[in-house]
Amino acid sequence: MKIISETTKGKPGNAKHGKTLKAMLLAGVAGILASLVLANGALAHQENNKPDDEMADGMMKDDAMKDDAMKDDGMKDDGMKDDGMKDDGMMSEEKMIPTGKMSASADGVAIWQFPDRRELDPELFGTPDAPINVDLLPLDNRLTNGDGTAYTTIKNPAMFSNNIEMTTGTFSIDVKDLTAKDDPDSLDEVDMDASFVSPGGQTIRVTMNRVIPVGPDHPFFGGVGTNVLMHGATGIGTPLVAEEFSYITAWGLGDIYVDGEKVDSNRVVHVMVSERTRDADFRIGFGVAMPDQLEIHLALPPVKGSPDGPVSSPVPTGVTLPNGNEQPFVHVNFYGNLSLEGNRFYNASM
Ligand SMILES: [Cu+2]
Repeated sequence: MKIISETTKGKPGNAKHGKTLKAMLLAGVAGILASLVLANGALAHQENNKPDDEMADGMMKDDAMKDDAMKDDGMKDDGMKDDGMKDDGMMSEEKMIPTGKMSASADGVAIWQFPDRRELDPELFGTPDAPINVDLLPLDNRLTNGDGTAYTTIKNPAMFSNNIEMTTGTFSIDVKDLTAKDDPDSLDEVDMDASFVSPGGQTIRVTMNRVIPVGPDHPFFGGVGTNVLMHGATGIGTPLVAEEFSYITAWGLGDIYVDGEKVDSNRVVHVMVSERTRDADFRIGFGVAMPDQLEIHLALPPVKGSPDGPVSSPVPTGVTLPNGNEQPFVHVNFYGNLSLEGNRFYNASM
C-alpha cells in the first residue's frame, strides 16, 4: 500500500507538517473511495454469487469434459497423462483446469514494525539536485543531509521500518488467482488467518476473506496477484522497500481481534508472500537480502471500508507509542516455518 502512516500528527509546532499529511491522506482516501465504491459493488456481487461458486466450478468441469482441445492437450502431456491414468476420469480432467490455487503458511518467529523514518536509496530516489521517482515519493516527504547533497530519510514515519520488535505468530492463506487485472467482477478469492503477539503482550488476530478487486492508487491484480514484481520503482506498493518478486499478493477487507475480542471489521488488509527482503538480523536495506528465502508481510494501513466507501481510520492496535499515541497501523512479518504450496517457481528445497 502506498499509505504513509502519520504518527507525528498532533505534535506541537508541526502544523504545516500535519496539514500536508492530512492533505496527502485525504487525497489517498479520495482515490480509495472511488475504487472501493466499485469494490463494494463487486463484493456484493461476489457475495451474492458465493453459493453458486461450487455450481460454477462444476460447470467449468463439465465444459472441460466437452472441450476436446483441452483434453487433447492433457493427453500430450506425459505428466498429466500418468496422473490421469492413476486417478478417476473426473480427477484427471479437473487437473487440467487452471484453478489459480496457492497457499502459504508460517508458524514461529515474526517481527512487529513500529513507525520509522525509512532511509532513502539514492538509486531509487536520486539526489536533491537530481531527484527521481518523485511521483512515487513526493519531494516534501524527503529529508536531506546537512549540506543538501543527499537524501537521508523520509520525513514522515512509515509502516516499512527498521524499528522492530521480535515476536511470534502464525499465518495461513489460501488464494485463487483467476483474474489477472483489476476488474469489479474479479473471480479472485482470498482466505487468510493470522495471529501474533503485539509489543504489549496481547494476541492480535487478523482475518481476510474478501478481495478488493480494483486498486485505488495502483493495480491490485484483481485483488490477488501471483508471481508479480512489486515495490521498488514498479509503482505497485510502496517504494520504501526494494523491488521484490512476490509469489502471492492480496488486498482485501478483513476483521481484527485483540485477545479474542473482535475490535473492528472491514479493515483494509494487504498481504505478500515474497522473496526475503530482510537480512539475518531482520533489517531491511536497499536490496533483496535473501532471494531464495521466503518472507510474508501483513499490513493494515489506517484505512477501512464502510457502506459509503473507504474512510481514514486508525487501526485499534492497543499498542501505545513513545509519543503516547496508539500505533495506527499493523505491520508484521513472518519468518517461522514458512511454506508455500502450489507455486511452480518456488522450490521448497531452495
Ligand atoms: Cu507489499
